[in-house]
Amino acid sequence: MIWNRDAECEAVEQRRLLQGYQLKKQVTHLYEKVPFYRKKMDDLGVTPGDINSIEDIGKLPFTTKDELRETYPYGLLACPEEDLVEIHTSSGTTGTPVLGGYTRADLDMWGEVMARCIGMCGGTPSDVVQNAYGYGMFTGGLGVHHGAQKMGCNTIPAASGNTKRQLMLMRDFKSTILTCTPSYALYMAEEAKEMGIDFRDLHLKAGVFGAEPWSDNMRKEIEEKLNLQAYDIYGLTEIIGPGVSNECEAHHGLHVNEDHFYPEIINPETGEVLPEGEKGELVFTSLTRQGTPIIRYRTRDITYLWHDKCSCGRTLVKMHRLLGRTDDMLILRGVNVFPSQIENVLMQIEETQPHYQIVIDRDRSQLDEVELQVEVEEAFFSDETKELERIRAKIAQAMKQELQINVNIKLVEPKSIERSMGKAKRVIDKRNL
Ligand code: DLL
Repeated sequence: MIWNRDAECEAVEQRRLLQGYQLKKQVTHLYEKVPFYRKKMDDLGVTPGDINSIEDIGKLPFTTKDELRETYPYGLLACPEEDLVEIHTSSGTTGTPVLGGYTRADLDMWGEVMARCIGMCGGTPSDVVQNAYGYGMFTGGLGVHHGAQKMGCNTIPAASGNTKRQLMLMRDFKSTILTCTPSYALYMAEEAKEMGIDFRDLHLKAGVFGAEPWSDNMRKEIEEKLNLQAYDIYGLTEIIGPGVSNECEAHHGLHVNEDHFYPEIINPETGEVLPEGEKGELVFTSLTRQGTPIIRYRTRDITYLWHDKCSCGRTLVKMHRLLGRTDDMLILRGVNVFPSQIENVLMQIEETQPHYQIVIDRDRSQLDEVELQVEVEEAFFSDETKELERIRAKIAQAMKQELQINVNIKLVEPKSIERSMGKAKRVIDKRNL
């Protein structure tokens, strides 16, 4: 279902005019109300008068995660504190959180973009959405909740965890759409098997999976195990939470809700804006947000953008599923590799389970070294070292062939890698960088 045809299918040129108008309005407001932005613009010698169309966005300064942390909690607030009706934070791995503040209008906008995403996954008001993202400060739970309710779906706030109950809810309330991280979806499949529940007897038609990296091959695995169509949803606390972009039924890129979040791709080293189709760091500007809008936020996420005539009829620009992050790229003997590429190769090996961890360390000569710990399918896990050696060599060879890297493979017992109900920790970095 196309939730908002006017916005999602609008002529591209028309949308650009609107984006230009919103940008000017936003920048003028931030220049007047937020000293942080005024100073940054003054330092660059830019005033709101210089912003007259969306093409002028390149004149504006970038904002980084460090700056968001330095201004925590309310340094970037662009509305009176009493206008806030909800806040979320994302803690990341390094301590000081980043704040997302929402006014009433922001919550409406969040619900709107999330409802669009559910529509892109084939959702309609008659669906039953089982929301197994974490509720709380994390944006996943409440963000999806606002959208599902906006659409008029029966919304089950299952939250993450309590997997047995999760499966019972799914059965009893005939849930048709499951929303959770892809790693949690896999965990549910495993539990279901143990409980003797077959997904073919349930009613799920779609899964809205995101918040962590996953690969196309992981998608196939999930679709088979959960008997549904899996859709990729992307978002981040700094911009709104879930709802920034989503795959449609074409499963060919994620449509960005660009009338609210304007995307650019830059060269992460030079900051230069790259043309459509080129890979680089994704940057977002909040065009309509009131609480904590951000100008040219450097996400560190890597992807590329393109326009095409999508079979779904939407004209919203597309982003490729994330290719990695500027801060998780590994350089192994001179070859750049992202953990998701390792996952993609691994998912093609039938003897292994989709549960793995990548451990990075430095060897004696200070070169990066990667160990891939992966669970072996129960049926293949035998005491016969010869058989395990064959599987190990097969994975190592596939890595070498497809990624040109040597990876040490460690096969581990089924169920020995910790399961995740939220964002899985796939990479363990033991280097002291
Ligand atoms: O993860 C928001 C969200 C909730 C998105 C539910 C989708 C579903 P943060 O906790 O702030 O927000 O983390 C944002 O997670 O910059 C990406 O690096 C990563 N990420 C989010 N979605 C995807 C995805 C939420 N579909 C950070 N694929 C982002 C890969 C993703 N990585």
